[in-house]
Amino acid sequence: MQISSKASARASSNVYAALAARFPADRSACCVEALGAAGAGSLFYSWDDIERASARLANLLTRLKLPDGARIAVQVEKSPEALLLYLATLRAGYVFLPLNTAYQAAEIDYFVGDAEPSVVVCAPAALPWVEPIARRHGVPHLFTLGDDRSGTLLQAAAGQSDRFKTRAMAAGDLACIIYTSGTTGRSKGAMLSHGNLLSNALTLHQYWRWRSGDVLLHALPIFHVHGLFVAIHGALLSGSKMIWLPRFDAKQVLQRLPEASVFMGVPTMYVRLLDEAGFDAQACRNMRLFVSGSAPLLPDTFKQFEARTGRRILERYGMSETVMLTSNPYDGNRVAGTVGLPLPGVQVRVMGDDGTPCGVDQIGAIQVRGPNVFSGYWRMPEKTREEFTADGFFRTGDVGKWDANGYLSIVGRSKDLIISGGYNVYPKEIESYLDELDGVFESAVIGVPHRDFGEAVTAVVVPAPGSRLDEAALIASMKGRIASFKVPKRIHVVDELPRNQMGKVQKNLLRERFAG
Ligand code: MLC
Ligand code: AMP
Repeated sequence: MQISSKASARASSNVYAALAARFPADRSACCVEALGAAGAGSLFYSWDDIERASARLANLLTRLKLPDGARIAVQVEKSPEALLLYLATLRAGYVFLPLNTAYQAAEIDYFVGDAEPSVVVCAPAALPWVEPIARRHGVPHLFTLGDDRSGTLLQAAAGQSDRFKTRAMAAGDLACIIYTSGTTGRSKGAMLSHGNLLSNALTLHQYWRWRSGDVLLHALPIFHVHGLFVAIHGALLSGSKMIWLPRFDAKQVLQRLPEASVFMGVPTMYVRLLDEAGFDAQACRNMRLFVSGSAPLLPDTFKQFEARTGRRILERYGMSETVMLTSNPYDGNRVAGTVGLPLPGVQVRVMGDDGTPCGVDQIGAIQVRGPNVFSGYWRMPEKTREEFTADGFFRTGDVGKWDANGYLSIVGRSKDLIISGGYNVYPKEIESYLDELDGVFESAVIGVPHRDFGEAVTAVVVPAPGSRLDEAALIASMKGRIASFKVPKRIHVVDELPRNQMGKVQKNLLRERFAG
């Protein structure tokens, strides 16, 4: 008796099992309508298709007889099959490790070496450079998956049964590793459990009033928590259809918006939508919820959006390590420039330098605790210990303050981080690449305000004695080495970097000087 109730608690902690329990009764209804590239028609996946195709992939993974906790590293273009692979990994009880499609060989080499995945899935076009990396690190299984259903993964899964009993998992079992860039230049793998993902999904489901009949217009990438967990779990938990765009394209979003009720995006996407002449209240007539996050939404964007559409964007705050932490209210007042209130079950505190909680309007370090907060960084126990307080709060590295109504504002970051179009870039990593280039003596990387990306990665470099540096040549040599969103948009050449008495580069002076 006891054994069976424990077993059912384990099963219900598998995220997939919890999602599938809420799939609609009519399994022939559309779950995902996937739009092809411009001009191509749509593909429709019913709920039954999702269940059966993910079963085939889960059977394939299970047949590989991987060890418990095996990592499945995936760097593929967005497609419904990439979503199915995520769901299949959950079902089979393995650990999903999504990787940004912009990452280049040096970055992938690091992730594969660090995570030691049992399976790597890459785009067919990437096979020539991914294969040697996988071989060098002794990865036992390498598959390809294209965004047009091509590749060896689906071929291998084709003969598998379309029935699969989703594996029972405990809340603390690892479900995903999300790599976040590190302040020291080394990326850290945030370990998220089934319990972390599920608690957050259920909270957001209620808080944002997901309902059957919602239609999510999904335009985010699916290798980060925003597009992968926040958006997808919400839709699947409420039995809602997703209109699935291969990437964000403002015109395509505008075209499909009248059919949708929910949209999630980073601020850059809202800025770009506002640049579309046809984006107005009529286009948004069926929309009930626009969510923004991953980067600060400028109050000006919030206000312009409201003036144009009559809708108030709901801004929320989260991290790879914690999924979602705070949100502006669904029914109450959504306040521009704030990230709202702590979500139910999530403890958020703002701590002063003296280690005591800050009062209203006092600026301090944001710390969080809750069932959504990750257990630590993959194989980095020291780093994990540093990032948690003695009483179990995670140090977010963000700096904020409360207002009199309990709304949180993020006013800065203690971590040296640039957020460009919703992607995080750590200056230290870019500086280390720049410093390796011929003729570069030293460099400093800063974020400067940018209308489209919010912040733009900008570098300031000092030539080695006797060298001459050319901005275009430097940018060209960075491309192909690192993900292109990390490549500085501008590189300024100076004789020397400003330093304080301690010898530290005064980045604030560089930010002021190169802000334009
Ligand atoms: C693309 N480029 C960028 C960029 N995105 N440069 C700086 N910052 C970015 N974010 C560059 C490319 O490298 C390329 O450069 C050129 O712009 C065109 O590329 P593209 O692929 O056509 O870009 P586009 O599709 O327009 O992409 C812009 C975007 C995209 C905003 C749609 O960046 C995006 O989807 N961002 C969302 C990121 C996200 O999901 N974040 C969530 C993290 S989770 P070149 O030189 O090669 O031409 C998280 C937690 C939380 O933060 O709270 O959610
Ligand atoms: P990531 O490591 O990619 O998960 O990025 C998490 C970081 O994004 C947070 O620590 C914040 O600095 C930032 N962030 C997320 N949402 C917001 C928001 N609404 N406003 C400001 N910053 C945000």
